[in-house]
Amino acid sequence: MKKHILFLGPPGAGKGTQAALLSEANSYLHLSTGELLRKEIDLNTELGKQVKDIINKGELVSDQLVLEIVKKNLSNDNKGWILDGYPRNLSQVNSLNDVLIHINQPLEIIFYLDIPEEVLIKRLLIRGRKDDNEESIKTRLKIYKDTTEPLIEYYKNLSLLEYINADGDLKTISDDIKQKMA
Ligand code: B4P
Repeated sequence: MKKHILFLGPPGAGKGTQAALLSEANSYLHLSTGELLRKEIDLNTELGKQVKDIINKGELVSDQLVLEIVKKNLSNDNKGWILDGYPRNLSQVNSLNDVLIHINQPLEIIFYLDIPEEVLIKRLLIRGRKDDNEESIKTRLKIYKDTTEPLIEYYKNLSLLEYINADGDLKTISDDIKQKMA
């Protein structure tokens, strides 16, 4: 069973949803950088104040800042972990590689959730989070295409990538993921 997992895919593909299901089923740590940042905003911390506008506009917060969050939360005394929303660019990939070498826990599998753009735009507009408005979604999709999508090729070359059709019902998708975990 794989223990060190990463979910990759555009905003709205279901990364957070599937990562939560998988972490619950296996008692793994679910590390969502987006979720942790939103918590800081809700608590109105210094960090929250710093990132609020950036997130609401759909832009990425600084690499250094998310790296601190990841380092703080990714310890080596857990049963396993699932990264959701990190890394999002090649610089974050390099920082993550350093962290994982340090804790001696290399990535074992990457699930790439693939989905047509029109489906995910609909999903996000229905969800209606503060950053789920048309302007922000446009920015998030552009940033995804420009900076995150190249990671698919990177991880494919390391033979770590598993393709998941994310345009379906939750159960079909999570069954597919479970099967590929073995
Ligand atoms: P995230 O929280 O990662 O948000 P996201 O990319 O939009 O994905 P999300 O998790 O919300 O969507 P999901 O696919 O699960 O990031 C938010 C912001 O934080 C970023 O824009 C950025 O500013 C900042 N940030 C985070 N990480 C960063 C990093 N590494 N570097 C810099 N900045 C960073 O689900 C979407 C919706 O679809 C849900 O409502 C769900 O219920 C629904 N859904 C899921 N599966 C479904 C299915 N099968 N059928 C129907 N609906 C489904």
